Amino acid sequence: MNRTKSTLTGCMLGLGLVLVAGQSAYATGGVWDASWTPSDWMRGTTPGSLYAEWNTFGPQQPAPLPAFTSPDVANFGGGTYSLLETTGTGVVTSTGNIHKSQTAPGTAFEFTVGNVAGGPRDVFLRIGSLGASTGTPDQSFINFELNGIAGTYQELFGGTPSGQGREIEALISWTNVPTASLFTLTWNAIGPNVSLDQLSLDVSPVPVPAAAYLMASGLIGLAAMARRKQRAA
Ligand SMILES: [Ca+2]
Ligand SMILES: [Ca+2]
Repeated sequence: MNRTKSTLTGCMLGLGLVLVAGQSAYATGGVWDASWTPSDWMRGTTPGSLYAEWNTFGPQQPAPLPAFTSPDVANFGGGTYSLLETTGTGVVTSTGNIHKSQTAPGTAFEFTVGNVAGGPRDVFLRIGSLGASTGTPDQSFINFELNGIAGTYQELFGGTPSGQGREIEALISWTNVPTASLFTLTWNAIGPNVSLDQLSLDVSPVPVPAAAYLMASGLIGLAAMARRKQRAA
């Protein structure tokens, strides 16, 4: 009995060690550890959707940083982008992340997205960060707003704290955002010692207007009527 129990405990401990070891090896800066793609459309393919992503913000610049306008990983759908660190204290690290050390305040961001036509739209911002964090769920960045509307925060991945602090991958979402040609997203770090590592933005496709649906169903109805008429003749 005791032997069975200790074997079982040993197995569980072993499994736990494997899981812990697996997770810490799994947590990688500059790489999404939690996969996420929109569920309602094909990212990078569906007409009318937007998809932009950064991993490297650069080149190295003294503060204040210029606005970053060219996503280095992906840019689909014809949106225009401007990502600005608004405190003027953030710097680009040697690895291409935006960082602020030591003294408060932490970094703050304004991300404007242009060429957004039609609505309502669903918007998903995904952020990878390294460094200081707080709370449950764990957050390195807070106060997410889109055109003044607070977003819904979800922690997708929380890596084991390391020399760089905690690695967090978060998804912030807004559904049914009213029609606007320009989206302005803002957020800020909880304090100093936080790096913005990765950033992606997805905007849902323009919904087909109700009038177009009605017209399409009307045409289908007419075609069916014509077929019935033909068969009757
Ligand atoms: Ca990661
Ligand atoms: Ca990065």
